[in-house]
Amino acid sequence: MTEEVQVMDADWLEFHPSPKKPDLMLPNGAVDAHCHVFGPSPEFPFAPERKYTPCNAGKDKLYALRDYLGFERNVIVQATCHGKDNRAMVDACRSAGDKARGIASVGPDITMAELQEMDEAGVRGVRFNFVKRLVDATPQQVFLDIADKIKDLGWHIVVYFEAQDLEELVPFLERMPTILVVDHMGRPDVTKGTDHPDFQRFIRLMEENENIWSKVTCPERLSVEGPPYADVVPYCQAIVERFEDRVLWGTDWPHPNMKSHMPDDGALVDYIPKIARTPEQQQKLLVDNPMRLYWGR
Ligand code: 0GY
Repeated sequence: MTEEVQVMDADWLEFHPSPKKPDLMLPNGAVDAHCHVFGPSPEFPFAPERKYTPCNAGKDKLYALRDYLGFERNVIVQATCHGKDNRAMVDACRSAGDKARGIASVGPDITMAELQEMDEAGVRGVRFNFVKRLVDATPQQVFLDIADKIKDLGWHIVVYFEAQDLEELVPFLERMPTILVVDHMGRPDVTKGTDHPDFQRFIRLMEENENIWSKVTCPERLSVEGPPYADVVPYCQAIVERFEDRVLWGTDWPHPNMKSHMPDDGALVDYIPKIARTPEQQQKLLVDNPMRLYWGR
């Protein structure tokens, strides 16, 4: 049987070939808590139901970047181009020793034995995705049933949605029985200002639910101005300053679906002191919080 050649989309932007060395000296044990692996295909083929076909970006490249930037560990989030086939992510976790954890994407038919096998490889949670351009809609009851299955393993839930969908999602999010980590601050529209009701709704959600955490990630995705992403700084600062014990940071390498430009991962690291302005906040954001959540057993 011949393997299908999965050619990346014509408008796909590949990750930065030569990021700068960060000026920021990361604290010992820093965790890149949001990144992905893509393939490499054909060893780990992309899923038939995918909405995009990326370049290959496998574990070797991810771990080379980890070492180059000065991180110690990674949290690898299952990317939608792999659907519910978690093999590339699980393989990457296994080959990192204790230096990587994973977040899986699973369906309602997942068995406890399969979850346990992933747990042994380092998986510590599942991702529920509500972003319409990335996935077909999943009924909320399916997510609730999955949440019920994974909670006894001590796993948590990562959720990806866009700001305009938050109001409708609040009752669902408040039913989650585990820690709930929101990707990219719930994708605020940064042209609206931090006082806008949409962003204030997100702040209120975190204030009222102590199990809800946020990744202060992806300025390159949220920015309208482009590098150095000054328009996103107030949003990240607002979250870090209020919730310093419930924030995570990651590169988002290899930056799926970036169309305007490809960020320099070293420059992204140098963005951290703008959003976590004290060494204490940086220590929590980069080390203490992810270590507690992902390596805490
Ligand atoms: C991200 C953001 C995106 C994509 C994915 O799994 C994915 O395909 O997460 C996006 O396109 O906004 O977190 O990398």
